[in-house]
Amino acid sequence: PQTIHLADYRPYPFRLDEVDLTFRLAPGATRVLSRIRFVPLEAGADLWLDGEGLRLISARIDGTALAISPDSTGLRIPATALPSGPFLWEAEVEIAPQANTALEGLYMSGGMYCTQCEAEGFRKITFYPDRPDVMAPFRVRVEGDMPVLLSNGNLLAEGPGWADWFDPWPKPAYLFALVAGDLRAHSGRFTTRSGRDVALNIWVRPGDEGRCDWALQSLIRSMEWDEQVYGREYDLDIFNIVAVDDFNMGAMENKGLNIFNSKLVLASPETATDTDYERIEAVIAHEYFHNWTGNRITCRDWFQLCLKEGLTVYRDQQFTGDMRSHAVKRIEDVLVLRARQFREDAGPLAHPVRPESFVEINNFYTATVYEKGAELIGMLRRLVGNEGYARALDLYFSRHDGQACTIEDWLKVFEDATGRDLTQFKRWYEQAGTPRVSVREDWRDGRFTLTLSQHLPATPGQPEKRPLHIPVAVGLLGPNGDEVVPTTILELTEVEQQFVFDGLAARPIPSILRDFSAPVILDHPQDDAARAFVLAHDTDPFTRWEAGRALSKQVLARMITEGTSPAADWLDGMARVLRDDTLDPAFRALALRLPGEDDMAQTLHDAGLVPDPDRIHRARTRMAETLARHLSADLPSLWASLRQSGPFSPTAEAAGARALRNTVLALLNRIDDGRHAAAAWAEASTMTDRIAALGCLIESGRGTAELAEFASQWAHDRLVMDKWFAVQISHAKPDLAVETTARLASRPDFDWKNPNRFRAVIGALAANHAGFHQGDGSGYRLVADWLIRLDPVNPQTAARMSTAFETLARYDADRQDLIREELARLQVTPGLSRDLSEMTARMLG
Ligand code: DPP
Ligand code: ZN
Repeated sequence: PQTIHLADYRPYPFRLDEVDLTFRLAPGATRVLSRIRFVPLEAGADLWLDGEGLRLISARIDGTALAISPDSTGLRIPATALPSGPFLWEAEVEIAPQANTALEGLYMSGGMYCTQCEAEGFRKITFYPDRPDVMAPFRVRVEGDMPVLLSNGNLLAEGPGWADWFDPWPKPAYLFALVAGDLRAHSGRFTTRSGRDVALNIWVRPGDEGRCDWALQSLIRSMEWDEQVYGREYDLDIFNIVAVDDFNMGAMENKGLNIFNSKLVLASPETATDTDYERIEAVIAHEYFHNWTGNRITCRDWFQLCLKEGLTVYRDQQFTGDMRSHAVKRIEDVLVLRARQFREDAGPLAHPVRPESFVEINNFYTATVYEKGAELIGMLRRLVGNEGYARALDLYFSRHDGQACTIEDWLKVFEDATGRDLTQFKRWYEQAGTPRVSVREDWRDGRFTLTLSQHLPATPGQPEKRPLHIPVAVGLLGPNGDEVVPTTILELTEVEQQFVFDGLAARPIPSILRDFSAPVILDHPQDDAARAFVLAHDTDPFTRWEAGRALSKQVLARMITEGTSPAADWLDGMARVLRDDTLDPAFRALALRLPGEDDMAQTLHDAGLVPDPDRIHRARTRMAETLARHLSADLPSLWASLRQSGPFSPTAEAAGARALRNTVLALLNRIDDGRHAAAAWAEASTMTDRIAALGCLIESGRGTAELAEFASQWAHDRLVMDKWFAVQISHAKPDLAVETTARLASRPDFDWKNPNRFRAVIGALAANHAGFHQGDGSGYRLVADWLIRLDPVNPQTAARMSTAFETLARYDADRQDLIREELARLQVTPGLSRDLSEMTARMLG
């Protein structure tokens, strides 16, 4: 397979004036007719059109039939065979959406037609320059025997069996979409600031209409927010969202016609958890925000993916913070960043936020591009300030509207709007790896000195690194807990630098990396007492939580390596958090959550130790039991006092109270043999409470009757049954996880071709740290067996799931050998996809 390099970028030598498509839909043989006007921009250029798996029926240029035979990637017409000026390309192809199991291009899901074109799916629909820098208005006629026929833009006209759509905004092919099916709309309206009346529709299968209101309300809030905060208005007369059951990703921002994985649309208290509600709100916002950051301004090439994704993730994070709690959202985002992106950065799949080469672009929709990409936006904002950020964004929108841009364009607007030199900052986009920032404190003669140093480890293909421009937000606390120096941004640009604070009456306690001001690993030797002090007194909620977290990890690490008991300081600190009802319940729930096992494995590896998954599991279990016993006098009454009455509310407050209550339940469950969990199950009226109780029952070796009851109640509901599958594997004891997974995977309702179901089962095993890493290699084998089975059907999801193996270097030699064996077995599988073979090659190094 061919490697594509950023350095090889060349502009497309033609402009497309308008694209006119007609679809004659049929499951086994859909005809796609295209009429496209090409205008040459360079003399002597061949015409190259991408195309994969298309049966070419006919092709004409300016009305003259061509005799051409495409190869497996597209077709080329030499310059000598082209007219010298503009010309009209007409083609007819046949495709088979019913046979498309890869869920890329035009495919069928539950009897409806739908599309997924990002990144390179449009070439599976017709011959076309399928690259994001080729933008054109699209006119689309959809013909088919379906009641609802949708495409991008505004509806021009429709009749029985046909509809005409026109999208006036030039767009790249990856934003094309088409949907046809027996769908019902849950509808609303929105009037933009300048008076445009927009029809809003959430399209779902009949019967699901009652679960769309949360998505619709989230959309309306997103539209308002983007006007208020970024001054961005919607630009068409209609905005459609369609929920689809079979979908590789979360959702897709097609212009005017977003297509969503149904689990990110449908919500009711009985079927969706609070986490689902929050994710739906965030993803609806994310896709809507792409209308400006992604669609109106798109990417020049796929190496620039972070240009739209990093910025749009940053925007959806801000939005959720505004809708809910900034403190809680920041902590949740850092947890995800560390669990996914730091993990990726530490292994063989590490790559820069803007990669320089790829084999299969679908393999680069990663935590690094998305989550670290968003962190880079946050750092830029800290460096230029809120006003500088607002000026830069205004300039970005006015300068680049309608263009396909690069990271260079993006950084230039910040330089032009604020006068800052971002040459060194740009290295964040180019260098992979998580920097370690070390802190030394010095106190002498009323002068406090912080010495900060940075180190960026080598990553695949990048042995040498240059220092980064790192904003480190610091505050100083006095001995009585008062803040003596408010938050200041220290700019670390050298390998090592000193920052001096004068005029202090006493030695301060520093609070470093407030709000997690940079995506780094902080190496700040502090004793338990100093951490407990920051946990008790800091003004910044993130560093407060982080102090408790660091303390927990320190304690757990000692328990794992030395077999000690949990420290008394830590138990008291946790008790204080539990009892402090001035704190937001959602914050308390997060603060009481113990570090995860995968996180601990990485932490031990970073400290030069070899993590033992069983030992980590046992120590963490012991830690939770000891904590539960220490708090046993408080837990039952707190659990009872957090019981909610009255109608369900999806607000952050209500969800936070449920989160705390279920955290308390999980602690009680460590010491009460499932008694409270059984009560919780009996009284549960929401999916949040039901699934929490079920997890606890399974952990205490019960739950058989409840699982059966759940299955008979929800057998008809795919999304709810995904939870039923996953909960049994996530909560299985390490030595039972593989067996449980194998048993569930042999059920007839394990519809493994559905990505949600595959993730709910095989993904849940990969996420059960001690279960997946059983020393006999049975977890590795089961996952690899399923990847081999899924790959020919759906390479994209198979490749994504293969990241289960990316942490191989952490473990002992036996486990590493076992993992390598499985990766090698994958690699020699006949017909392995480009997607999965790139992943295995990178992981085998
Ligand atoms: N562009 C989509 C999203 O991130 C993913 N394909 O919203
Ligand atoms: Zn996105």
